[in-house]
Amino acid sequence: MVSEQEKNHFETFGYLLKKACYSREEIGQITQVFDHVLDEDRQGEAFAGEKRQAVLGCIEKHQVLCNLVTDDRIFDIIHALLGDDFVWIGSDGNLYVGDTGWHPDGSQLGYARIKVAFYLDPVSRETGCLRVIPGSHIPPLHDDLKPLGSQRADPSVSPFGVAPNEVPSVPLESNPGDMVFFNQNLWHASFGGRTGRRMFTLNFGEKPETDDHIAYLKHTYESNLGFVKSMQHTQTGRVYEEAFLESDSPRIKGMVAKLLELGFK
Ligand SMILES: O=C(O)CCC(=O)C(=O)O
Repeated sequence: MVSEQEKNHFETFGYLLKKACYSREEIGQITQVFDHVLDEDRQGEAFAGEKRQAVLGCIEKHQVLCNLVTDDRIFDIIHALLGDDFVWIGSDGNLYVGDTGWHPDGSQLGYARIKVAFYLDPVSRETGCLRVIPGSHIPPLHDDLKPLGSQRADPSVSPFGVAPNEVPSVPLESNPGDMVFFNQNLWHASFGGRTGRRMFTLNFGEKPETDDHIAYLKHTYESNLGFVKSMQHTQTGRVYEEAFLESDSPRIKGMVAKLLELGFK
């Protein structure tokens, strides 16, 4: 499922673009369910397109999306990259508005986490594909890029003398059915996407073995709870769906056991 070269690519550059993993029929069904989950969150309201809509626990809300977590096409790759006993961190479903400025999802360099992104519309360099800065998940480049954080807050700030969309990077142009795997410490962004650009993610962490790893998981859980309150229309007060945490699937049981032990809901 993942070759030695792909593993080297992921470890060195911090990302992997897997093309045409899902057939047209499969992605059609996935897209239909995704639209339904996001519509449900809006409780019948049309998408206003003024700000991003994000639904945490997105894939847990429907069996078709839930099946992705245990699907060999994802599970085996995550297993090959993160090793045994990796954990579920969560998922989100998004309708984006505007550009996403440069950022890493975190700077937890001692704890490996992977995001799997599905873009449900064709996206190119100029129309909102994910752009990544290869190797930026590792110091010193990871830290050297920190001035880009101020550019995200104010795009007129130009720490490297180039506009946000001219920062040297690789555009991961994709079609529905492709998957992007990336290390969450990697600097990434996107520019020029249409209002309502559809995308969802699945997030996994390596087996937590130190106090720092556990602290990271707790911190992420707390901030995701805050995220539910600020971004979701439906207020569940939970990050994870109960049925997901209580799944009979041995694969899901394996990846949520630690979350249950930590009292996450
Ligand atoms: O597609 C995008 O606009 C950016 C996605 C992103 O930043 C993320 O999922 O962390």
